[in-house]
Amino acid sequence: MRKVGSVMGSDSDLPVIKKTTDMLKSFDVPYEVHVFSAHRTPDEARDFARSARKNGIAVLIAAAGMAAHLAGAIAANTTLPVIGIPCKSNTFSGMDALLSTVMMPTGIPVAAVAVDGGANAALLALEILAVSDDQLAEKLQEKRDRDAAAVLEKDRGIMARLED
Ligand code: RP5
Repeated sequence: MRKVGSVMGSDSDLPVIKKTTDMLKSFDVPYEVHVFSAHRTPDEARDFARSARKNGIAVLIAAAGMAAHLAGAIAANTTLPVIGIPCKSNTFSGMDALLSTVMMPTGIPVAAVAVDGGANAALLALEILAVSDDQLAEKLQEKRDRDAAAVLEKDRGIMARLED
């Protein structure tokens, strides 16, 4: 199976990417993770994106905070799908990264998930892989069913909790 390639702008983004890798692991999907910055190591970020397809990667995930140009810089150097995760910073609570990630010029798309949305980035990557993988699509549906059952279980108990 082809891999999901994840890259973060700094190891301070690790807690966000950990949510991504935990989700990928739970689906037994192979992945690799790197630290490359659009600003601090632009050459390495570009080389990683340019060689991703031939290195067996099918989908890329890029997590960055502040002036979060990483996902866009990766997308500029590959035609693989790129998912951007804007990471929260102290100054603007992630709004800075959200806008930097989502406001891509026409021609170079980045699919942005929520601020710090590491788990959803993984799920979106899995959904892309599942377009041509029926077994993975089935596993994704099973997760949806489990998640729905958990909500309905809470619904059944909610009145009792209010009476405690
Ligand atoms: C971005 O700047 C990184 O993605 C990180 O979210 C933010 C801060 O980086 P550090 O100063 O913690 O290395 O490039």
